[in-house]
Amino acid sequence: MQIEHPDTNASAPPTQYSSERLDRLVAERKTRKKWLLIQPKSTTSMMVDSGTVSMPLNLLMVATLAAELFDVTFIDERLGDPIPEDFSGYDVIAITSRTLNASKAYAIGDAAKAQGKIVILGGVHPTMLHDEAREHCSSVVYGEIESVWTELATDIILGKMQPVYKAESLKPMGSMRRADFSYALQTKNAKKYSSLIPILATKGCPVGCNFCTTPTIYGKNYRYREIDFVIDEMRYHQERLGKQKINFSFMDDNISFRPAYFMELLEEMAKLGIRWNANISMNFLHKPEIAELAGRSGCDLMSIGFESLNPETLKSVHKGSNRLDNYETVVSNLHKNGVAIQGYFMFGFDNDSEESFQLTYDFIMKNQIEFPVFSLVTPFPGTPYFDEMKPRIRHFDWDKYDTYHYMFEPNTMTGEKLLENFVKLQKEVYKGRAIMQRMKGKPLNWVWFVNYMMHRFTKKLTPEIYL
Ligand code: B12
Ligand code: SF4
Repeated sequence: MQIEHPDTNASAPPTQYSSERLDRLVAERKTRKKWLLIQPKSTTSMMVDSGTVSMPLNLLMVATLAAELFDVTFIDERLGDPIPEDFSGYDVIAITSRTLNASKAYAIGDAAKAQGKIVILGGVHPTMLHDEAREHCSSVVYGEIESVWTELATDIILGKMQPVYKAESLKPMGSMRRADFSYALQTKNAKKYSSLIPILATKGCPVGCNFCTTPTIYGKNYRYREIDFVIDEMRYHQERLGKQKINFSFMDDNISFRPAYFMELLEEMAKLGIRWNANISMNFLHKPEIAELAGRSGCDLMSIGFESLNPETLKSVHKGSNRLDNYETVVSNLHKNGVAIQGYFMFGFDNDSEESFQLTYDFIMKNQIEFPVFSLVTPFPGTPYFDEMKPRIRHFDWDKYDTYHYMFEPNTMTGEKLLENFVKLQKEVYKGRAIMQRMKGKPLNWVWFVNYMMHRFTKKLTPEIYL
């Protein structure tokens, strides 16, 4: 089915898509369409979209690609950039959305659609719930824009939009461009962006946890960029900023899934004198040589999903990468090499008991986890876990899908007990004394500051906040 867009003079129907045809169409048109790209701010109260925020690599990738053929304006509402009420200066309104800001994205989409604009929704939430998202836009982009770009751009030029753009196959990452940061940096509020430079080496994660959206969107697929491309991009930023020691933050789902690639990449990064952090699954981290290389290549923080200390829970969510027997080895290997750990722990699983909180506290304190992060299990739409839990989920208010809201009552305790223990654990772990114990002997850097901020934040927590 094709949706004809009223404000365009479409010629031939887009029966065929090719880059040659796209080039021809671009050359034929005298004016370039104007795109407004929007990163909406969620309404969550939980420090997710406030203060310093990370540069949205997803929307920057969209901007970089779109700017080759169209004029692009970039708005990040999290920085305080206002969303215009009047969209008359633009032809295409393209909005990125996760679940926690979906209602905001939809409201913007509705307003732009009412003004006759082409509205495109992309990102995890519209991908997972494209039928819902379609109500608020002209087209949904399923997954990454790069793999549907020729079709999407052709249709925009012709003004004949399809409801969903979904690639038949994913493009190799080698063909993906380096994100142009100028779109984000030119906004007057850019100083609210974190100084960490987002970068991408790999995409996908075949581990297959049932609560994660990545395996649903990208399947068992794991792609990576050529190492030279990643290193060149790092050098480019060193030159752009005029200094060697800059901090990169990998946006990869799981950068270490192919250890041979990962180790070669780190060997090359070790020559650059940079600092970096990344999300990582535990698969190979028990091997001392990986931790040694991570430290040597400048890793100052690894974000690891420990998720739970209960083997039944790990099994039930298909977290095959986590072996409880390895937890302490992984931590000590990284610590020996000067790498701090941001440890993610989830609560609210059916197998959790009141004892789980004490077990987690003991593990964190004994192993001096520098930056523990606690969330409530959140079944995200589109995942196998969502389908399984749907009959028990308390609400479908997307604004509360920030992993900090109570979603369902676990089998083993009341919701009240869950939240009471959840709050208590956070307060305990971030008490002054506990911070000193966890951070004893650690270098005086930003991780201390994070702990100070968490100390202030957790002091104010009450169970009601999570309802
Ligand atoms: C790195 C990361 C983070 C980083 C950086 C986030 C950031 N500013 O971008 C940090 C650690 C800060 C973070 C925080 C959070 N995250 Co996070 N994060 C990720 C991760 C691993 C990668 C995101 C990324 O940048 N990938 C690289 C970019 C280039 O790819 P991309 O995002 O897929 O974008 C492509 C396409 O989606 C598409 N696209 C995207 N937008 C648009 C828009 C248009 C118009 C078009 C056409 C196309 C398009 O094209 C893009 C380019 O290829 C994802 C997993 C994933 N694969 O999505 C989880 C993920 C997005 N995070 C998730 C969650 C839950 C969170 C938090 C709520 C956690 C928390 N409690 O703090 C917060 C929310 C932050 C926020 N305000 O959105 C969930 C979201 C689930 C959902 N349904 O919403 C994910 C999907 C992981 C999961 N559990 O499945 N996250
Ligand atoms: S290891 Fe992480 S990225 Fe991979 S499937 Fe599990 S939660 Fe998702």
